[in-house]
Amino acid sequence: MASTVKLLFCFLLMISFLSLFLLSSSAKQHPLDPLTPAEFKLVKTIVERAYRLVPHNITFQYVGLDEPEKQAVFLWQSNPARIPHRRARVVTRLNKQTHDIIVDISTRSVFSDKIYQGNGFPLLTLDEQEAATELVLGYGPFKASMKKRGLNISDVVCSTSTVGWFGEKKSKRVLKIPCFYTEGTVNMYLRPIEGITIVVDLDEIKISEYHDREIAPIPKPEPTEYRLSHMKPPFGPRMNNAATVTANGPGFTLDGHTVKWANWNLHVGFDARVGSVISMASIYDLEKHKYRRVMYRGYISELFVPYMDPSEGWYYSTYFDNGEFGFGLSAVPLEPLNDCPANAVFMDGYYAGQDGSPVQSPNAICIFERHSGDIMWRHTEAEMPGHVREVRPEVSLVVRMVATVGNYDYVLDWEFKPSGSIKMGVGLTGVLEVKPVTYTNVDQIKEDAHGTLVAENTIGVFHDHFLNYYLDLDIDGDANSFVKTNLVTKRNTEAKTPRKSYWTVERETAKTEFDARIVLDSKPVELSLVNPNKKTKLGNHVGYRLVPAGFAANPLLTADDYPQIRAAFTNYNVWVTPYNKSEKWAAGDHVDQSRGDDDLLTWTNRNRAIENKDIVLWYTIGFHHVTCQEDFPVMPTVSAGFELRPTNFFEYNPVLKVIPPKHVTWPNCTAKP
Ligand SMILES: *[C@@H]1O[C@H](CO)[C@@H](O)[C@H](O)[C@H]1NC(C)=O
Ligand SMILES: *[C@@H]1O[C@H](CO)[C@@H](O)[C@H](O)[C@H]1NC(C)=O
Ligand SMILES: *[C@@H]1O[C@H](CO)[C@@H](O)[C@H](O)[C@H]1NC(C)=O
Ligand SMILES: *[C@@H]1O[C@H](CO)[C@@H](O)[C@H](O)[C@H]1NC(C)=O
Ligand SMILES: [Cu+2]
Repeated sequence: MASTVKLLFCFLLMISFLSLFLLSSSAKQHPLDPLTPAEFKLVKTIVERAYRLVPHNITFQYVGLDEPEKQAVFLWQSNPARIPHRRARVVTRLNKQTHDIIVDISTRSVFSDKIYQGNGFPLLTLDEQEAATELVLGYGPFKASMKKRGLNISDVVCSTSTVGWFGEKKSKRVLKIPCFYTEGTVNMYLRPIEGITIVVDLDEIKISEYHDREIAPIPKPEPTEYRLSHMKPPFGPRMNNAATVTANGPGFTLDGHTVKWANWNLHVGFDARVGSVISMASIYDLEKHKYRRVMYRGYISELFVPYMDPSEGWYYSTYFDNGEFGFGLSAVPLEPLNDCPANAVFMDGYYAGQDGSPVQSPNAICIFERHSGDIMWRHTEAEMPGHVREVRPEVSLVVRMVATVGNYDYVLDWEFKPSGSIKMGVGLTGVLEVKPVTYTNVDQIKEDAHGTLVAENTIGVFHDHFLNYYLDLDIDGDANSFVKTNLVTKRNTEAKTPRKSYWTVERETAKTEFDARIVLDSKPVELSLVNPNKKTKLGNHVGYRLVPAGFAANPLLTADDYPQIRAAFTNYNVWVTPYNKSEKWAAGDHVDQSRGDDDLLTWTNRNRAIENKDIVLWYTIGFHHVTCQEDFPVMPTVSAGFELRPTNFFEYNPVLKVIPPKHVTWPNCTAKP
């Protein structure tokens, strides 16, 4: 008991000290710190005092830090005594007008107050939204509408929707109210009550429009549950937490080269030319009680690195790192704890030495469970009583290799997620290829230096990196088709509403190889491999979708330039070929001094049929490297990646019934002697 009292005493002391500190001194505060609770209170007091005649009619739509000028922040940085004025930006609604107010917290006064005359309205408050929805639930005509539908009003929850602008000359501050039926579920958004239009005027807090247009069907409650505590078996996969993994082994089983982890089953191989190879990746389907095929084989088939200096000493620097040097041969031993985390398991690689005898490439690959701190999925039912909340932390499996090809280090990851997603990650680090010069300053350079002066007497020459991934996907079997789903804008001609346009999808199945040569640009398109012979219960074709890298760098060399002719696999980001065992590497089999006459371009020039066939997806990811000083003397890793994601492959979210890791309190983590 005594200790509790003491604790409480300390706590109280701390509170009073804290508030004293907050209000009387801001010496320790960073000028960009958000407003503190004490400051919010102060702002409210200051604003209400300024409008003391009508205090209850003010609504605070927004209150936040009014950032100091940048120079002021820098001034403070060099001289902490120069504390910029602490100000708050406040937006209020008062008498149907929006006020933009600046409150000076330091002087405790309203610094400025302008009535906003432009179009648009401020942020909505939670209170006014709640008031609007409550209004609806008590509204006679709405109750009648529910009765007409045979719905129990106590199971109806309403939400709010903003209304947009559709050419109206004068806008009123209104909301529309969509309602949902929660009988048998907490997942209310999946049970909308459609066919009713309800408009609430926010300035008056009254229903200004009500139309019961039609009775629409409401989806069933059965498949909408996502709380583990309310679901029936089968459950899975079971997720580990980081502590279990370190204490009880890696969290996966490795039987030879076969890895079994969570719902994945895959094989990890090693090859002198391409490095790590993923084969036979399949994922367990909880509903179908079996593993389903996703990827037969995947690896990096080529890497092209052309430098952009055409001079005598440099013009030929146009490397094909896989076909010329070998990613596997370039694999370096991974260093435990630094290249891979503590829970990693290492795998050796082997290749044939010059004399044909095996050479060990120790620790060439590491495999580990990644506890990223990311979220696998979550939802909070904010509008439901009791605030239902479910979260699953992301856990994934990473297969990593590092290839150090001369100066460059490539960190190559294959990441498998329980959701069925596979992420390919490329990290570029290591050392630039540089050209010695006499220059010590950019001002001395008069000609095109073909690079950036990254250090004295050192030009980091401009260049590209293009990696081609060979992805032999076998979506639920090997006969697959490649489908382009174009997102197209349509004019609204079908409905009598003020909306002028919308987008929809137009699907095209590639018939032959030409149809599947794609340069990714800003045109919105979803690219997927589907199994045209398999459908979900609902009738969608099962598939996997390619989610490209955030940026797609395409070649800038002219098509008639030799290195470009040799690296024609970079002409397109996406290619699809019929599976052919002898077509393995995008730049061809024999790449050193190749002429581009036996490569992905020439193979696909046959324009073979690819529909409903065993097909291979070839994906090229590119980086244009404009060198910079930070790349010197060694480059911080630049990362990019892309993803393959199930699309109508599963009947529903495959990690809905995932068993989340047990939460553990971390043991006293003092270092072991
Ligand atoms: C302010 O609120 C009071 C009561 O809440 C109300 O009677 C009055 O009309 C409001 N004034 C304005 C200007 O909206
Ligand atoms: C409506 O819901 C209430 C509360 O859950 C329940 O007591 C009542 O029996 C329900 N009425 C009908 C007709 O389902
Ligand atoms: C497989 O590929 C090789 C090389 O492109 C080609 O010579 C051969 O004709 C192909 N086989 C078939 C059946 O298409
Ligand atoms: C952690 O363990 C060490 C050795 O057992 C102990 O001296 C130390 O007080 C512990 N630290 C905490 C925070 O419990
Ligand atoms: Cu580079």
